[in-house]
Amino acid sequence: MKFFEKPSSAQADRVPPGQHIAKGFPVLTYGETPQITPPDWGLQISGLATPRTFTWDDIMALPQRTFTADFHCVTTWSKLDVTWQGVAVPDLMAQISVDSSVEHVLLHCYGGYTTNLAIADFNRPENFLAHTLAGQPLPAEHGGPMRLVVPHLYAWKSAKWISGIEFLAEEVLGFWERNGYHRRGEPWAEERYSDRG
Ligand SMILES: Nc1nc2c(c(=O)[nH]1)N[C@H]1C(S)=C(S)[C@@H](COP(=O)(O)O)O[C@H]1N2
Ligand SMILES: [Mo]
Repeated sequence: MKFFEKPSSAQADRVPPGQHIAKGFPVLTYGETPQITPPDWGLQISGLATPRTFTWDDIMALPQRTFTADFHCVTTWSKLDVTWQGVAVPDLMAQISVDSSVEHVLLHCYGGYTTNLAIADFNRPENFLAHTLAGQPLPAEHGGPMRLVVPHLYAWKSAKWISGIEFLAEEVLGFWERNGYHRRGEPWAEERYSDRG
């Protein structure tokens, strides 16, 4: 009888310092869960890029891929091998005309949440927009109908109910980053909190 999840040694190598493996898939949301249906959903491109709004059908017309990724919340739980389906960020970026001065993005969400990323942390082949979790339509509490997943950073960067990408030359901090979290959030370096005092 196992009362807690003790990772095997192979799994332990994948759990960053200060993290433990969660049971199930916890939900971590600041505020209310927005209720958005696919026909209501859109992704607005703004800032230093040609403005455009991607509809649900626009995203579905892009290459659909399956991703298996580990998920690390800064509150110390991790979940390994989460299976998602969606669109790789570079496949989306290929559809967007971005100014050469762009260095950062600020991601916007239904409900008002924001989070920031350097463009090099955003436009990576392992990052994706997800609409399916474990073979089922992404539940609203996990960010459905559409969220971002950025596996290599703490999960507060994985914007749920994503509604927009703002392209920027200078860094603009998002919600948690303004409220004491680290501007980058790399779990292996335990970049949990801001060093800005
Ligand atoms: N829009 C939005 N996205 C969000 C959050 C949020 O509160 N609002 N929470 C973040 C945090 S702190 C984490 S750990 C993950 C949690 O995703 P989950 O609820 O699917 O586990 O979503 C991230 N994305
Ligand atoms: Mo989190």
